[in-house]
Amino acid sequence: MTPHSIWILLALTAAALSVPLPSLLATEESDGEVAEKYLQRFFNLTEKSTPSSRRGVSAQSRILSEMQSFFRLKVTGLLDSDTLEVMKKPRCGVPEVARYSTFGQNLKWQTNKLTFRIVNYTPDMPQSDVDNAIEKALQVWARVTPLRFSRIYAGTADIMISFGSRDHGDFYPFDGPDGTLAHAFAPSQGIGGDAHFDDDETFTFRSSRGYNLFLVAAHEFGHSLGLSHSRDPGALMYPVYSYRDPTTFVLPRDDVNGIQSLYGSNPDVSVVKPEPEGPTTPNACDPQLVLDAVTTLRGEMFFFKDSFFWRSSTYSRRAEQHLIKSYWPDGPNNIDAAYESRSADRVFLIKGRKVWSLYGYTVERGYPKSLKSLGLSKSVRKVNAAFHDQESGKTIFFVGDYYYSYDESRRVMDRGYPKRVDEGFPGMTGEVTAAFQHRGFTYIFSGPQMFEYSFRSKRLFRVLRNSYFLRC
Ligand SMILES: [Ca+2]
Ligand SMILES: [Ca+2]
Ligand SMILES: [Ca+2]
Ligand SMILES: [Zn+2]
Ligand SMILES: [Zn+2]
Repeated sequence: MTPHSIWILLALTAAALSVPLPSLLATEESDGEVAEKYLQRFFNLTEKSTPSSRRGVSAQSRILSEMQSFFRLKVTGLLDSDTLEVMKKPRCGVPEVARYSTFGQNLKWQTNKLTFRIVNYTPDMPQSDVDNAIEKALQVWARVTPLRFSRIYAGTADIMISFGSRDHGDFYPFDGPDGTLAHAFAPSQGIGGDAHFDDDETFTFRSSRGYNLFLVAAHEFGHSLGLSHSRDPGALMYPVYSYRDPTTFVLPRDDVNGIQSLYGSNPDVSVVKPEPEGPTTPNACDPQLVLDAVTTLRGEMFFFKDSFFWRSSTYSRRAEQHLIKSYWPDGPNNIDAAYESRSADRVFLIKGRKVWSLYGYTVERGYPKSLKSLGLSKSVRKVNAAFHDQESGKTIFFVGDYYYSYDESRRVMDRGYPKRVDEGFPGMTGEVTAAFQHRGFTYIFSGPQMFEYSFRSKRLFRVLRNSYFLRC
């Protein structure tokens, strides 16, 4: 085939999702070698940085700064430990040379009606599960745009979906198990829009083991529609594969903004939007209850849900339920997180990008403030949960699959964060929904379950139900 300008463009924008090389390889390399390979592969570093070459060193330093900026690290141009830590993280194989979240206006489909065809199947899953995963992944994007997908069973579709291993007919051979999981091509004729999945992976549909085909496909179809990688760690288009529960998956705002910047919003939404349901009073005995947030307040436990909270002391037999507004008329409903700083005698309620400070039963003047006042970056749109660790004086904020550590006395975010939740809380693979400390133990809620940890030793002691403290 004769190279063609379109072809070259596609080659540059081919996207691949990958996971790290075997750690054995990484440990054999010096930090400098790891950094150089990383920058060559993902940030287009072309010059060799021999120590004698001043030009090479400055090029590496400049590109290192670019990489630090992408991952929102402190831009130093130097290989510090924070930067090296990010380089060693599992990630996608696609370069981040593009500075925007889309491949550009010229790399979008010129029609909203697209066809797709599932060319072949993986032996990993029943065919119906592959069909479901693919269709569900396309719907993620259709739900928020005017794009509509129709399946064809023969001939050439805009989006040809296939499974293959090693050499599979393009210039991007797969690499066996792990590494590259899939890749997809930006919108265009021919191979443009097509998505290829590495059949040396084990794909799954309903499980968090292996690679979830729905999640991989939803990410790849973002590329098929014209999105590049996002630097928002919560985005589907973030360069790192991470498992999320497909049953509760909602397309993150960043991806919605990205795709809507290309195609606009879904014109059918106002028509199909159901009537809003009236608010219901949450029931403490509901085994499916998922709390919004939990905190202590002057020795009592407070459990928040919708526009209500329960308060309970260790000695009370039942938790009292109240409207939030009945205690704090200026406080927010439907909060995301809450924690108590005992040294400041304040409780902080977090909702979206705002934080309220409670002093007893009054909302402190000057609030709500932005999350920035807690040291969180602008990119953080929602805090899932928070707790204050008495022993270390740190406040832990859960954001998506990550957590941050804030030093209350120095009023700065600790270096080396965010970290993955399961790093600090082994076994915590689900979404963290609430957190608090009680009698020296740290309780992390995930859905209707509550996990009892030692924060310091990272030990998980027990898995309990909400009702353990929230007596009903
Ligand atoms: Ca195509
Ligand atoms: Ca692979
Ligand atoms: Ca929460
Ligand atoms: Zn990707
Ligand atoms: Zn391919």
